[in-house]
Amino acid sequence: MDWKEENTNESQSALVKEFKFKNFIEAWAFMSRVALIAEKMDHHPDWTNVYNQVNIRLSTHDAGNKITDKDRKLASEIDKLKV
Ligand code: H2B
Repeated sequence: MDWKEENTNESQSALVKEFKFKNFIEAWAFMSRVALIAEKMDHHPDWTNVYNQVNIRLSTHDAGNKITDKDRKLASEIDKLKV
């Protein structure tokens, strides 16, 4: 699991990871699978997509944009889709 812990500032942190795919359709398919998991967990990624690349950033807004167990759990569920 190569999620990086990024410190935005002294009090804020996020788990970040970049995913690369063959093309846009593959990237979008991955995003729709992540979306279903996120909705089920009521925990949603901050993310960007450019063509075949999806950058995901996980933090718990309700905890002041810090990494919590909710982020670690979502990260591990995402990794089950694509490592
Ligand atoms: N997603 C993330 N990443 N962090 C949150 O704190 C969060 C969320 N809170 N999804 C949920 C929804 C909250 O806003 C609702 C009201 O449960």
